[in-house]
Amino acid sequence: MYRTPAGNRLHIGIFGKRNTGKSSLINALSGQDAAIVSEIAGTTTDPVYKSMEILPIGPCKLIDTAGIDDQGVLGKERIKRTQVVLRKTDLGLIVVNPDTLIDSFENDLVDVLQSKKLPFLFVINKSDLAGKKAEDYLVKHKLPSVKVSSKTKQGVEQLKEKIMELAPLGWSPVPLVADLINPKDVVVLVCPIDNAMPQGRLILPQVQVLRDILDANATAYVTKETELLDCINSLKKKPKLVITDSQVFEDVRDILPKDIPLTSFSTIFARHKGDLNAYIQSVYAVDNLKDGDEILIAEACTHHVQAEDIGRSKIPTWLLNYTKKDLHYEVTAGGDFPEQLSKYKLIISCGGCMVNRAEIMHRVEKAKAAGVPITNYGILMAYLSGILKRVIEPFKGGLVKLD
Ligand SMILES: Nc1nc2c(ncn2[C@@H]2O[C@H](COP(=O)(O)OP(=O)(O)O)[C@@H](O)[C@H]2O)c(=O)[nH]1
Ligand code: SF4
Ligand SMILES: [Mg+2]
Repeated sequence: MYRTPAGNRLHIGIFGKRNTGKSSLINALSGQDAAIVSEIAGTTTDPVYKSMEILPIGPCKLIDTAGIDDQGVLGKERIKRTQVVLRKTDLGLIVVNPDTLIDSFENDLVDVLQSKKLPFLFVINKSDLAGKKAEDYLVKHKLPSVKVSSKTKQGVEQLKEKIMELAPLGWSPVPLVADLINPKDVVVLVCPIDNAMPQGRLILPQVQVLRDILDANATAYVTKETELLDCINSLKKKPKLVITDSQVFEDVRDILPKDIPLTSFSTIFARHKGDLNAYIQSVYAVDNLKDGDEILIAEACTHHVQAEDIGRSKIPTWLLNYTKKDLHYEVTAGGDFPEQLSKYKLIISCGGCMVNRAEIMHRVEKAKAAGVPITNYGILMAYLSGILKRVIEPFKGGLVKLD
């Protein structure tokens, strides 16, 4: 089966007081007994992440936030733990019961979800039981809700529909290339085969872009840079777009007629996973760097560090060659992104292949709030090698407007 990378799943945070039926709701949504349901309050104490296919929504990750309920931890600590979960959340469900007295617990959640501009929905679970307290409160305060019984499964389909309505706001709202091409268009992918390529297959970003082209009812041709000219000459139709690996950008640019739009995989993913506008505007900060300036390299996962690691080795070398300045680097990995950003002159985010868009956008928002420029690996590489203008040109007609 084709495995959807964790980063492309819709992350649904499920919040609510103890025993309201968070775990039961996860089971009802997935149609499996995946979560632990307990007669005793509070079986699970840490957020539990469960990846599953919820039809017809698609691949999801459900976050069972047991342990940050009303009795698990109090006040500030609860808000802090909630914030950590919210970094990974695309959409929040707040579970209550028909007779729940909605109080500051739920209202604090609404405040924090709203402040993060995350879509949310109250789920009045156990609708097979009597009570109207929760419903009256939610109607009075104009808060969106849906009634569900995880026990009888009544309302589960309506809940899924609501989730789909809400999801696009925060869930990879940016396609890979589908918005840049039309049905019947021809797109050429240039995939060099070097020692860094895995044996016997293409890499995931290439496969994902291929799939996106097929979903858009266009046609994809895949070639190496050495066969690119033959490929182009054999086509009866001018390609709508050529997408290349950045490593062979210069060869491809020299081979390709000027009137054929050209971009790179890393630019496509910079937009899909982050804020392309912010990355482009910020990248010019490299021209103002001075000796002793601090730079933050923000990696989103704790991957295995290789000798030629892009963040730890290649980027510092390229920046030294370009700026000729003595720059100081700090590298963070995984969930720990510094609270204080003001000392950095530039933040360089990784491509974020292992995390969802919400997590990368959380960093972008924090950097913007601190007034620190933030760019990413792909856009920095494109700028330093003088190809930025050409690779961003095809995106000007896309769903996300470039300033
Ligand atoms: N009657 C009824 N009971 C439910 C429903 N959903 C959950 N429960 C029960 O409520 C209790 C707590 O459920 P659980 O999912 O463990 O709640 P959590 O601690 O919030 O995750 C269990 O006894 C469930 O069987 C429902 O829709 N109707
Ligand atoms: S690009 Fe970011 S998320 Fe992907 S492997 Fe590297 S550090 Fe991890
Ligand atoms: Mg539970």
